[in-house]
Amino acid sequence: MHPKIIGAATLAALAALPVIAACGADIPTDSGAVTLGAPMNAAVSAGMPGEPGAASDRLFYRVQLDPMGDHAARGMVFVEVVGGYLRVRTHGVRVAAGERIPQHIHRNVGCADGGGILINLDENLTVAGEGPGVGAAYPLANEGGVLNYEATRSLEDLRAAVNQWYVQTLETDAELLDFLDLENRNVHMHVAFGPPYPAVNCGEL
Ligand SMILES: [Cu+2]
Repeated sequence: MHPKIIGAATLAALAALPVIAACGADIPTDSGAVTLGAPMNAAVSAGMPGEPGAASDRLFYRVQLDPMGDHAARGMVFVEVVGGYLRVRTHGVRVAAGERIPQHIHRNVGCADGGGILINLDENLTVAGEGPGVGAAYPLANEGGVLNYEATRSLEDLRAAVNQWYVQTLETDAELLDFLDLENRNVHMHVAFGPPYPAVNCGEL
């Protein structure tokens, strides 16, 4: 199964993010090539995430996380932008039982070379530098190695963080979404101990 895009993002040239140290050595994987639909312009409507809205007002990405290296961890990621909010939900299985699992949206296209952290999938959806890449803010896997996570952040708040930590001058939600360029990133979870915290699964946004 391939990641899918429902709705679409404005496609921007790859944002020139500062190179931020990855949280670990990302092991190349063989998760397969993904073909994405043609992007369209999208606006953001009023209302909290999860409320119904016109399809054209919503960005929604569903990403399957496939195991990397010798790991057996799998997962799903749902990334949603609607109503002026970014919401990310993840579900992981066969990750380190009873541990806080680092997970992030990374900068590069594809999983072969994940690149630095773009957004920490921690309790506040922080950007690199704003919050640590590992630690107590990350979701706790249960004793069965199952992780469930959901976090929401307003685009306004996220834009302020991006402007501060990535030294940008973004003035609108549209500029922020262009900068984030979510459909050209990758997502993965990591081992709970490190460094180097290698990735245990990965999917292409
Ligand atoms: Cu990571």
